[in-house]
Amino acid sequence: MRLDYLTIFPDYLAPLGLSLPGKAVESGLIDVHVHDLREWTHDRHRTVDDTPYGGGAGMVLKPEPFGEAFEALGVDEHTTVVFTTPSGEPFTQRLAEELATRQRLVFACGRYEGIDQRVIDHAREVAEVREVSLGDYVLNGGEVAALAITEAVVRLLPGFMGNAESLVEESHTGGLLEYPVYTKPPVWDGREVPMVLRSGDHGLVAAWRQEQARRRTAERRPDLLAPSALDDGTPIERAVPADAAEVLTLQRACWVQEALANDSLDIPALHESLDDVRAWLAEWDTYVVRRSGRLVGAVRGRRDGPEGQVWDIGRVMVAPDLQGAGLGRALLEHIEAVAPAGVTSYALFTGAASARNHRMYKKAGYRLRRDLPAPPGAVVLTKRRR
Ligand code: JD8
Repeated sequence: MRLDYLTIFPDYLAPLGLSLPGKAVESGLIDVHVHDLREWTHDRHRTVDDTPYGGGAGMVLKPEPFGEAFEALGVDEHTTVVFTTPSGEPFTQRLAEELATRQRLVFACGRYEGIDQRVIDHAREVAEVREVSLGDYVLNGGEVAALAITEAVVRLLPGFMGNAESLVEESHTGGLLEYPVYTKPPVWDGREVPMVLRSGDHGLVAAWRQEQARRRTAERRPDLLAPSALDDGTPIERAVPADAAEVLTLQRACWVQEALANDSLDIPALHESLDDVRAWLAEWDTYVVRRSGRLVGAVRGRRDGPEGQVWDIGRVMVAPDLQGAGLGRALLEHIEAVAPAGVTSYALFTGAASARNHRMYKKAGYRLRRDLPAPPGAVVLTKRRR
């Protein structure tokens, strides 16, 4: 695999020569080239950035050096250009496995406020382009992400890992978090290594490790345990800010039905603006379902109660033309499944006269709680977590 890096801070990528990739370079498994973007500037100051059109703080990386770099590096249909950016698709092990199948990766590392958008649009015309984010936090540039993605991809290349078994074993975690590991001494700081690991009984060890991995995942990442798709394989995805407009549209459609069922327009969800939806999308864990690109279902959850032991569920939405096919029930099961550790009960409210909703919630094990305060015209239903 050939890997090229375009950056205005080439020294930031020095680690490429140090850790893992070092050995792979020697073995010819990977061919790494780091390029200073200023190589493709022609003015005395080797200018790579300029002020943003439309105003605003900071600077933007100019398109010309990237265009010339792509030309010089022969970027073509056999190349995958990776733009590391906070607005990219989340980097996952699945994406790492996909990128590891490519012959050539070119990392375009941004800085300042980012790269002129025309660079991405241009690249899409000549090569495969992936805009990838390392995670929902802000870095100062794309180099760190390029390094992390490189390590995750290169270690998957056949012949790279000294002991392939560990890759095999690793891939058998079935999406669970890693189990705790121990080595000598058997006692340290007054703490003993679990006896089962010193039993020599591989079956017992494997069972203990599986249970530890499952328990740790349930505690720390219940979202990894939750079904990530409907029975027909339609994925249930974490909502992103860009979903706000479609969520608003679906919400309006669903709450018009609620208004008709409850003979009242005095329902907050019906009056929310796009900014209101954007605000709560940032606050609640929200999941959406799309069919052929159309957003057809959504649900949200967040912690509540003095110790966060209550999982507030809300905005269970199903496109009117798709209701009655179990999508609402599936969204409810999903939002329950992703409730974090420490949650002991679920709570939600719906229109007092929303008979159809009442039937679905009761069928799902919820019970009406007239003893609990509810918004005007609504009732609360709760369910203990098993
Ligand atoms: C590329 C410029 C900085 C970002 C203004 C701060 C990835 N997971 C991630 N977080 N941040 C990045 C990232 C940040 C970058 C660039 C990637 C280029 N910046 C900008 C927008 C707000 N400054 C990233 N992958």
